[in-house]
Amino acid sequence: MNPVTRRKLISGGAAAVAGAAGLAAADRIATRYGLIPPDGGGIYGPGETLTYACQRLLTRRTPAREFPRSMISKKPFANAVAPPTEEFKRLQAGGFRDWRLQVDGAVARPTSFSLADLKSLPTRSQITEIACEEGWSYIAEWIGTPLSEVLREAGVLPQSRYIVYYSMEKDTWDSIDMADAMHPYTLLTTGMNDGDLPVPFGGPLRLRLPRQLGYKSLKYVTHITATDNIKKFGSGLGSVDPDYGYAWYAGI
Ligand SMILES: Nc1nc2c(c(=O)[nH]1)N[C@H]1C(S)=C(S)[C@@H](COP(=O)(O)O)O[C@H]1N2
Ligand SMILES: [Mo]
Repeated sequence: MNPVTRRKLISGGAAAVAGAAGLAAADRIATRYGLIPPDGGGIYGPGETLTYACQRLLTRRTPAREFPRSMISKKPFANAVAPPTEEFKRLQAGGFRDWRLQVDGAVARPTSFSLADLKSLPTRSQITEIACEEGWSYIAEWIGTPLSEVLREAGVLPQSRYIVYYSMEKDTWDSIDMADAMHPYTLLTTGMNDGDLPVPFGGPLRLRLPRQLGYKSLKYVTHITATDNIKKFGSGLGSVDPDYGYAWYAGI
């Protein structure tokens, strides 16, 4: 996109959403074009809607930033996670042979995938940065199957508006819209740098979403649900994050 069109879009998009026409008109436009995030109704609502709407108008199709191999971090930092559940320990002891990814909801063919199934689908490798909202980041190569491939296998239905993803970690789930779910950079990651994705980094399967902050890249993903109604999940804000003051949409 050339800078002029981009600038026009920024001012046009921002004006359409927040400008002189006022919030009521902005609300009508955002609703019409599906630009209101699930947490757009709360105290921080107008701000979240503005961020999300502008990003969606501008960056729906842009790639994530990629880096040369020489910039891969020598010592990537794995953030602390909750202790593994008994079920996780059992699966790990079995080399994750009994591990499954379940895909259901608004799909024509609810399916479960073993790691071997996932690895038999088309794969991609990307050298991207993961950035935590607390200020640190690292660069690594992530290898996996685009989420879009798995959704196509399961026959995702056209009425799907969000993909909800659950971690094996208790009460840990999140969701993304279809633009992010179908984006080629959104990877169900099984590999990192030179080997299988290590457990501290979310192995055996992590959803890597390099166009959003690190907290959207959930570790230990075992269940994916497509839905047309995000309000049915949890307190209706699209993830547990908004309950703790983190935006549902964390685009970078
Ligand atoms: N299951 C699970 N996934 C998670 C987290 C977590 O606590 N549990 N932390 C998130 C946060 S806040 C960040 S910044 C990244 C950190 O990724 P890293 O451990 O690879 O550095 O993982 C995200 N994914
Ligand atoms: Mo984080």
